[in-house]
Amino acid sequence: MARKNRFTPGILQRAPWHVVDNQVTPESVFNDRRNIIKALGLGALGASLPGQVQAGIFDLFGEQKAKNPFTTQSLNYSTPRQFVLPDVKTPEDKVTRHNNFYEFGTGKSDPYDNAQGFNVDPWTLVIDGLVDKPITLDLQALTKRFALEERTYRLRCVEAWSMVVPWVGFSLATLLKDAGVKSNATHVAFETLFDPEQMPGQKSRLMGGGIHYPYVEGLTIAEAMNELPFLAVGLYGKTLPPQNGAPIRLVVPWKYGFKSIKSVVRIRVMDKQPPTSWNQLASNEYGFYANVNPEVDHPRWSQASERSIGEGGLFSAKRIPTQMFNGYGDFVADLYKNMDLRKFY
Ligand SMILES: Nc1nc2c(c(=O)[nH]1)N[C@H]1C(S)=C(S)[C@@H](COP(=O)(O)O)O[C@H]1N2
Ligand SMILES: [Mo]
Repeated sequence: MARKNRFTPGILQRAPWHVVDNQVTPESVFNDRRNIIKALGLGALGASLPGQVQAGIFDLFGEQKAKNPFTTQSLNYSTPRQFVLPDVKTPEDKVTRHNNFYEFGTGKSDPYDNAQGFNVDPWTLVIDGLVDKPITLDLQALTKRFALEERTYRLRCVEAWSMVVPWVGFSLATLLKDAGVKSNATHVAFETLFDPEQMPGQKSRLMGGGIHYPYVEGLTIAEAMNELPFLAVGLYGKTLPPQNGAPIRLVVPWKYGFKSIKSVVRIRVMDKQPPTSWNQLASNEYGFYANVNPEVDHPRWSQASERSIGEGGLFSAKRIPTQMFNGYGDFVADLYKNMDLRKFY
């Protein structure tokens, strides 16, 4: 968006940070706040109170920010050379403050702002369906059962921005092999926690971006058994913060970011293609496969290039060309050998 349009002309020229805050907050939520302040009889005075005081008022509704940031722990892991990227890593504070996690709101800073109080203990991740031995992992087991490794992956959002993130975790294939995938399996389904008390976006259609919760995703069995899909339990050497999908999330680096489902509670091996959240919402825009492909545009924007978050300044992020399969063709191109990628987008 053009910089000259960022400031509303008028009698009251607001400070730039005020406008920025307004812009990253979805309209609906912003209006809710004002209406609540009005209802409290605070009127214009309430609306002009400093942000922290406003946040305090919202604590009355159990809706706003936790006082203390979520705490993370350092992890032990190896760093296989195969998954070290030459790319410049996106700074940690960008990775943890520019997020898509609609369960906590649709604005890019909403997940950071609204998820700090997220409670992941206790947690249960169930791996079941067409497997020989279903597995249940509790919070401890997520970081203890498998040897952890660090993998730096490119993350390409369908909205045409990207990051380079050093994740810590283990491969999905390792977990599935442990469970023993039955021979009639064709797909793997994933499901995010459903907990509207903790995830305000699951309570309100507007705040949750219209998604039908719980957020669900899926892969074919061949994709899932490829060595790239990663179950991340950390980033930058520490356990995941909630806005990035604590305590465990999938990372599928050759697909658009919406496939990389966060805060996973169930992985189910199936014999049919499972429904997936963005495809359910708008199937003409978001397919099941969602492979990064600079030649197949999204109906409303080009996928030929991307804005690299963290490279360049706030208003001048660097634009770089998008690579086929996000640069992971050597690992995955074979999976799609005989497939029309325009049809199966
Ligand atoms: N449960 C859940 N998982 C999700 C999302 C979401 O809204 N809910 N957003 C997806 C999208 S669109 C992207 S681009 C990535 C962003 O991951 P990040 O915030 O860690 O960069 O998470 C994906 N996983
Ligand atoms: Mo995304």
